[in-house]
Amino acid sequence: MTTGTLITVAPTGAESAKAEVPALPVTLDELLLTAKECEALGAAVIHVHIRDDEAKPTLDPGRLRDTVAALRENTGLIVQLSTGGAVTDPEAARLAVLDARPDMASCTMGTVNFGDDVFLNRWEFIVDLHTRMQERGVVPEYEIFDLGHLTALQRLLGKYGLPAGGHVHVDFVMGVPGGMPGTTEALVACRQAVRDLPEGATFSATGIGRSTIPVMLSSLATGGHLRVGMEDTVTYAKGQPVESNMQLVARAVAAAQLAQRPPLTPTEARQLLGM
Ligand code: KMH
Ligand code: ZN
Repeated sequence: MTTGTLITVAPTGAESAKAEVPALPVTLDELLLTAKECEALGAAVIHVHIRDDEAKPTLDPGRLRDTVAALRENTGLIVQLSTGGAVTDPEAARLAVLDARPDMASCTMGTVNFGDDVFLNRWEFIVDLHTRMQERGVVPEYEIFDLGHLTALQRLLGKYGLPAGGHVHVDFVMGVPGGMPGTTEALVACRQAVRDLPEGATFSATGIGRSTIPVMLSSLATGGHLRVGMEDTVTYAKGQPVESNMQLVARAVAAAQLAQRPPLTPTEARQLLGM
């Protein structure tokens, strides 16, 4: 059955510097304003990375708790915290993100070269994240940077069982230098592999940088959902910097409507995700 489109906004990330990208939301006030405006446009989920007072990425537990509370108070969005953090974050701090009790959290399904860095995700760490999310009732979004990460997910679910709520949702993060390319062919290969996951599994996709549009259109055409935001792209079109996260969400909404799969409300998204 074709459903509407789940739109996730990933407004900040851990990679871009505020000094180079002034439109990046880095304070709590900036994040809340972005969240409210993106929700009004059609986003249902917010994927959250936070920054410290110097606008540097942080996993500070108090700040994470305050951020979750403020997003819940000011929006109806599904709050998804990143457990990926920045490539330099230690595993213990990444696991402790779950103590902020978000609705959802990311769970990256394997190690990947990440530009000049390595985004390390050891098997034991993945198992720890998955089982702690089960215990706390946090719904995972499994982040897939390469085709083999879907095989790892099959193994994880086979050995350790379904996530909280019983629904499996994955996000293809495409076009990272070191991961799979942001092409229709790669997306179709991943989409085929989703069929080997438990029945009803859903996927979204995001393309980094110049792969943003091909990935968005390919995902919509193959029944997938969308993630957009300044975590993944800071260029709207060739030579044109992104003005705001809202500009990216508005484009995703227009594409979803063109595909006759209009955006899901947060309530509809909760149903889809088994929350
Ligand atoms: N910042 C990247 C190292 C996630 O949020 O779970 C990892 C990342 C994935 O963004
Ligand atoms: Zn992220």
